[in-house]
Amino acid sequence: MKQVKITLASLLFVSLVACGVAEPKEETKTAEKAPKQTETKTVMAVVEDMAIEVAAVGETMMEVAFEPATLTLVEGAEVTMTFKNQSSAAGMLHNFVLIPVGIGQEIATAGIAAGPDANFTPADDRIIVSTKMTNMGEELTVTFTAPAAGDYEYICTYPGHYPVMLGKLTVTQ
Ligand SMILES: [Cu+2]
Repeated sequence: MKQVKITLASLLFVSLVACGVAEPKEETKTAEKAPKQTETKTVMAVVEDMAIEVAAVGETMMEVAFEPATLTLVEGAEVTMTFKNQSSAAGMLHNFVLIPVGIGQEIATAGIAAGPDANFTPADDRIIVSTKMTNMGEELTVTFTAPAAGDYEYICTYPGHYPVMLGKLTVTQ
């Protein structure tokens, strides 16, 4: 019995020591957190939020185009895009659909099947951002996060506008 008591006493002692040690550890943890927060702030400062303007222009099916036809964004940036339909031909509708390179025809074809109520835009997880169809003179704003570094395309899915209406987006790190 004595031996057991000693063991219990030892355990208590160890526990007390452990508790005593725990406090400085917490302090150390707090000290470690401070530099980490600074690192996060540094990263956020590099990836600045961006505001861009994209216009849809052209009065005939062969002239329709995005201006600008090329864009560059930084990965992870919060992008506020103003999209303007500057066409002045009645019924010249345009949208902006951002997709990875190589699936434009597939998305455009699926968009025609989706129909006008879906803004000629299919439900597809690969679409990074899409706007509704805009009529001539209409302007709207959308926000999205710039995707992983790589090459992308922005297309208009109004029937017949792809592949004439096609822009190239480069996302850098
Ligand atoms: Cu269009």
